[in-house]
Amino acid sequence: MVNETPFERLVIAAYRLPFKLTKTKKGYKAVQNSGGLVSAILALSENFKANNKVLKNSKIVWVGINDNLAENVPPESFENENFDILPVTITPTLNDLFYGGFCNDLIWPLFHYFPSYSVFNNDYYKAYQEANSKYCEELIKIIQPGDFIWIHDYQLMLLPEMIREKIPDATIGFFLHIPFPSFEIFRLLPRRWRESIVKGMLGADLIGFHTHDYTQHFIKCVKRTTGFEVHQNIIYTPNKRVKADAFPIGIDYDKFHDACLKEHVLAEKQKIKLHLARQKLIFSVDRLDYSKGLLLRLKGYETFLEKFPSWHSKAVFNMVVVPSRDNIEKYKKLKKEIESTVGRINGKYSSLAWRPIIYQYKSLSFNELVALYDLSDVGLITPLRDGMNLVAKEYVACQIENKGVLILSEMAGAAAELNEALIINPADNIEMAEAIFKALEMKPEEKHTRLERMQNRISNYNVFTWAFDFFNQTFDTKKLQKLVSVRFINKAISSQIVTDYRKADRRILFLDYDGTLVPFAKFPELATINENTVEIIKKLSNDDKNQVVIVSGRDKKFLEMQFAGVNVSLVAEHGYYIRKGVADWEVTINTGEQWKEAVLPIMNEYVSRCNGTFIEEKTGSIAWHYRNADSDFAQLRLHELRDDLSEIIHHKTDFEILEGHKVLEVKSGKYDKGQAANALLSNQKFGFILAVGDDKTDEFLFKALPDSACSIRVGLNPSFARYNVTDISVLLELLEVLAE
Ligand code: GDG
Repeated sequence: MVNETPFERLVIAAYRLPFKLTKTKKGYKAVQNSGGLVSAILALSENFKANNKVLKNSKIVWVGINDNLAENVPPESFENENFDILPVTITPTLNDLFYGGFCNDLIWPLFHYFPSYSVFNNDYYKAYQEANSKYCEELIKIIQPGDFIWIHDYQLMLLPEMIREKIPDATIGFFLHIPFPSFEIFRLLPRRWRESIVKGMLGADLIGFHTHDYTQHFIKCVKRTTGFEVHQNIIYTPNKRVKADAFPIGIDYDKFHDACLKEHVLAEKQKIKLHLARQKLIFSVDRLDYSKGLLLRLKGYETFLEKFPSWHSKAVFNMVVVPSRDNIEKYKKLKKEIESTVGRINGKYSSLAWRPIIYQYKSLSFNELVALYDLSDVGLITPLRDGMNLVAKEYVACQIENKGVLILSEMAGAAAELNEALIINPADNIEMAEAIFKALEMKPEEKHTRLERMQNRISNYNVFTWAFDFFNQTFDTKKLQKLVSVRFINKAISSQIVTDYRKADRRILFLDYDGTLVPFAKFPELATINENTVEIIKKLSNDDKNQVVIVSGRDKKFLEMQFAGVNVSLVAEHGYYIRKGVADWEVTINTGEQWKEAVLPIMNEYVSRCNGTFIEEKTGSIAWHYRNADSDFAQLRLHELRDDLSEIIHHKTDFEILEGHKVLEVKSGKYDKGQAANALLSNQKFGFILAVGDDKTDEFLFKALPDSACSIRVGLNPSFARYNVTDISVLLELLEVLAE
């Protein structure tokens, strides 16, 4: 079932084009590339053609490099019935550093949990940036309104942000086909690289992964790398909300399922049966790669032969390894080791009539592949790490004539969906051997039950459902962005504010400090105001019509230092102290300090229990700051601290727990920023009231002001303020205009 798409044209950006060009006497001939992504998009393109109502332009645009980098391929060679092709041209040297280097010598091993195989090289990183910007250059030449730009995989992680910079409104989805590792692995990347990768991906509107685990790993890395807030998979970047979610890639189920009964496949099956002599068939097919667990699979099979001699001569393992990257030393070595291990096992167990392993180093035709899937009694798919693994799903789809059993590694993304398979740890040779035995001995009813459930699931969430789910969620994210952006100050609103300001004879401006005038720093004392901002405040406060009030949670001393010589009123400690102009400080309420004896020891305990947190003690309040701690761990401790403190203060009805930006504070509830503002307004008439702030403590201020006030919250959070601005710089620009 295909939905209508909410866009007009699909533009795919992936490392390589979907076909290889081979030189013939008549020119170049295109041969489709094997691989998960190409299989998926090709199925989608065939589906688009069959349902040409779906898109206004049913041809998918595909942007990628062609493998014949050193040759001068004539443009007409790229003409293709399925795609409008846009080749990206990079030099072979750049490609070696970018693709061979950064992508395959660093990201591939690292993201597949082989850090010792990872090569860290500054030239690789530079090439990665350069190559990503080449893709960006090509893309921006052709992008039109109504396009959906779908960027794929680890080769192009910087591209979403690059496009966003050039075309801020673009609709961009990013999908990662390989695992996203845990922060402990990701942090092995140099800080600069990991920051640019995370920010690069966050240029998209929607970021998709195969599994919930990878999504959570990414979110954790976002929090640790950028400090952005994340609520229910929505990342609050300074400019927009970005969603990260799991979209387990599917297969074109019907294509595989139905192929099993097609004439050519039936003929292939006949050929295979002739060779099998009633032996049970165990089958695997993978690209040559260390992540696929090929040597450990052979070890598991050898253990099976050792432990279950009754199966000698009755079962045979057909291991197909598809040539890949075998010009690289590591892969060459792996191939040699596989071949010598196969030789050793066959040498040890073969008889005149039986060879336990049939090893093939080649790629199979589609018909051969489907025939082998269908005829085999066991699909032995045991990668050490795999983003998804489409072979496992294809195997399940092809169980028609001979119902088989899937043995699947728990390290494959597919294991999250195919839990009726025999799930094993690929490094545990005994578990693998026992699973092979169990699969071969399994009763038909059990095989049927297991298969039926898996077939139902993967036929429902197939490659089309996957793609459309991704498209729809991207557009839902776009809608969400629009919903919150209506409150953003645009040009029209900003000129209205300026007009209202200029018209007024008396004005009062309430300005919060941290997160509003000054960005957060690692420690509060480091967040000092810069000269430009002071100049703006000076200009505003020197205007006779203006009264400028700094409304902060900071203590008196700090504010006095930051605003020395500036003609402003100060509200310190959320309104505990007020200083009107040059007058002395007034205390709004004296809570004494005795209450602190109960609160301080508890907060101190939480400083020891959560690394990176610290206490700020003020006259009227105590604050626990957790901005420098691991955000998930701090959230856990925050809940506990809130509970512990509530118990202490619940009988002190006049005390409250206040939550600001990565800070929890205990203070008396008898004063707040709103009440302080009211004290300053004190029934005077102002023609223009401005209030700006960035966190929950400023909401008291926004709520206390009359409806006519112009209130602005910095950041994307919903607020009582009338407007939001994305960040401090936008606010300072507005203040500067007012000050002129
Ligand atoms: C990445 C991730 C993720 C393989 N050999 C032959 C052949 N194939 C086809 C299979 C299947 C595809 O290639 C392999 O897909 P995988 O999922 O196993 O892996 P990768 O392509 O390396 O790709 C992976 C995938 O992206 C999708 O997101 O699952 O985890 O690493 O479709 O059928 N096809 C033919 N002959 C072969 O010899 N005809």
